[in-house]
Amino acid sequence: MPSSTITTITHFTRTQIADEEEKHLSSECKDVLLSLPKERGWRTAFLYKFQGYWCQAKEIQAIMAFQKHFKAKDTDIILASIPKSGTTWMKALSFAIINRKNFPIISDHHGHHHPLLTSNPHDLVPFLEYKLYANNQIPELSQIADEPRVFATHIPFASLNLLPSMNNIKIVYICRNPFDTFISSWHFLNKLRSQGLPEISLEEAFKMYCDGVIGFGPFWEHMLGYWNESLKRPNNVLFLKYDDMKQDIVSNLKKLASFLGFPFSPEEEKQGVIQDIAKLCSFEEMKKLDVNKNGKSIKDIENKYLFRKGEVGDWVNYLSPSMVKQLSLIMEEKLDASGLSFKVASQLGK
Ligand code: PAP
Repeated sequence: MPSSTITTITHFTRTQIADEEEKHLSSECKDVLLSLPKERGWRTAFLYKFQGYWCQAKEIQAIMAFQKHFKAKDTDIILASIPKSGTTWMKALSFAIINRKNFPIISDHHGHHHPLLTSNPHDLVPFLEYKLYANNQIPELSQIADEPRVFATHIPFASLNLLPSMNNIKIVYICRNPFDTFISSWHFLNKLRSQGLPEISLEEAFKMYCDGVIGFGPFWEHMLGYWNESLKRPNNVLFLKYDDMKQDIVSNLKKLASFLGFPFSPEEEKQGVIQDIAKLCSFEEMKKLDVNKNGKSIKDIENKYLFRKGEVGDWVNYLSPSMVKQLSLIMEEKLDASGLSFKVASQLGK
């Protein structure tokens, strides 16, 4: 399509794209969609407000299937996050920690290599809504003999934890400062936009983010759902921050391993196993692997788009002073009373 046409694509065209995406939904899901408020989203035409958060039609269908069919086991582990907060990293770290007896971090002398060298973390720890329950599937999870079963999700806490059986599982929530999460989401969604659609401007995306209109958002409600639960039930919900992990990976990995039930022994600590896991799962190491440069592991998304910069503070290169002020005020208003804060506040001179 010539570039002059790209800029003239209308709201109507976006609606058609959404219609195409929504054609394959179950009639039960279509009925639910009719009753929901909807807003124009960043990539496709609509995000729907389902159970209090914004998400796409296909995600709603998968979440409904999950809520209807998932049977938790007490040993289950769920890695939760709002998109672009470090999910891929958390999947890699948790997989490496939990499976380190079967898969030692350093290749053994028989030439076996760690699965993380040849598989993207999203293939090793499946998403409930993008993989297991996607596309009208009802997976036979009871057939998974290995424990713990490890899953991942972007579903907000209140919609995940509907059944009493979920109360015993362990949930790790990875949270990232909203400034970087926004910038990461904006880059990502512009990479994924359907062919022919114009780029979403930073200003347009920022307005929607501040209005809470982002996948699984508002972001503050997503964070607070897990944050409050981690305060109430610290043995079942661990709340970690991407920014802290970047700053001090060793103490955060110790915390994570103990919480997951796979603490590091003094010998392992002496042998440097923690540092080896940190290196294996580091942004730099993962980004250069063939599987992460070429493969596709979630939906139709190229893995290379999951590894952009992996830094804390990249937002300073994008946000204007007035945007920084606006987002800071939202964070203050929505999060301050809860005690949840981010170091970015000190960057802003608070
Ligand atoms: P998802 O929601 O699509 O699964 P998610 O993995 O949560 O994405 O977040 C992607 C961010 O994590 C990207 O941040 P950026 O855009 O600011 O660069 C990505 O680069 C970063 N990331 C991916 N892998 C790692 C890693 N191993 N260590 C640190 N950051 C990482």
